[in-house]
Amino acid sequence: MALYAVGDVQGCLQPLKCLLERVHFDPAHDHLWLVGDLVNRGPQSLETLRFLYAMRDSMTTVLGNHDLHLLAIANNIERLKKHDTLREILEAPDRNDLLDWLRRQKLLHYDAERDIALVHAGIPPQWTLQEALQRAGEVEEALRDDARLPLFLDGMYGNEPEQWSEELHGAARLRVITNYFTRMRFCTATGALDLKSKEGLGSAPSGYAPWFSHPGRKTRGQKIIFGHWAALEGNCNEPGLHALDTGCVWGNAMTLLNVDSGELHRCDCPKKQPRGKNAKTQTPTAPA
Ligand SMILES: [Mn+2]
Repeated sequence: MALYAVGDVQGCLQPLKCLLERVHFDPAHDHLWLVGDLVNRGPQSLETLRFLYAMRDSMTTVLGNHDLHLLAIANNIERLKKHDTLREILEAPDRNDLLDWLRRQKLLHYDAERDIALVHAGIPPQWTLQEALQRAGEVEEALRDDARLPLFLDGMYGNEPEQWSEELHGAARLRVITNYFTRMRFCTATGALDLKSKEGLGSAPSGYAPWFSHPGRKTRGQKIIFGHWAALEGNCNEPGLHALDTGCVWGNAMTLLNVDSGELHRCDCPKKQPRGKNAKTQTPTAPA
């Protein structure tokens, strides 16, 4: 059995199929990890969800900010935004099967045998892996609970509190946990978030750094696979870390990692048409 991990798909089904064909992926024997953001912005969000749902026994995904956004819209907590490409899912006859499955996925997955973690955005520097798993579990529990789901989704949006504290409870506690796992790029050494900057490593505001580069990060040395940050272009220069979002939805490429051999595969993605009449260039900034 081979284990592969793929970067943010965001409804780009053709490059995903290209990669699986490239490595002769066999659902009967192989397993695929996905870093989340399965849907939105790309051309085939519904078909992507159906494709993954059909192979659900051969894959493991964590949830990204776009997946949670879809769940919020489907539960009438949020409205479709201008650039969302999620309507076809909402109108699909099989939407309930797809969305019920989606909400049962994790925020953080840990493979003890391989000692590797899988997460959409990252793990904040002040948390050990054990603490991170426990706190991800708090959100996963709320997502699975029919009675708590709408309240969680309603309280999910917002950039505050900017930092974790043991004393947080209720919606604010789940919000900062969710922001760490699904939206984080830059933070301070103690985990205060800056959720506005989306560019590459050099664009950190003063006092902030990429979540993974703080010298005192408690998960230093831990193998972690993550996505979300297209501007890294797959380079984070940290031992054990794999940044897999290579900006497919922005017209760059989708990346597949053979987790055990470290071998990387890429399939090109269709060039994105500029949006709007004044858009001359497509800035590769993933939505927060
Ligand atoms: Mn994302």
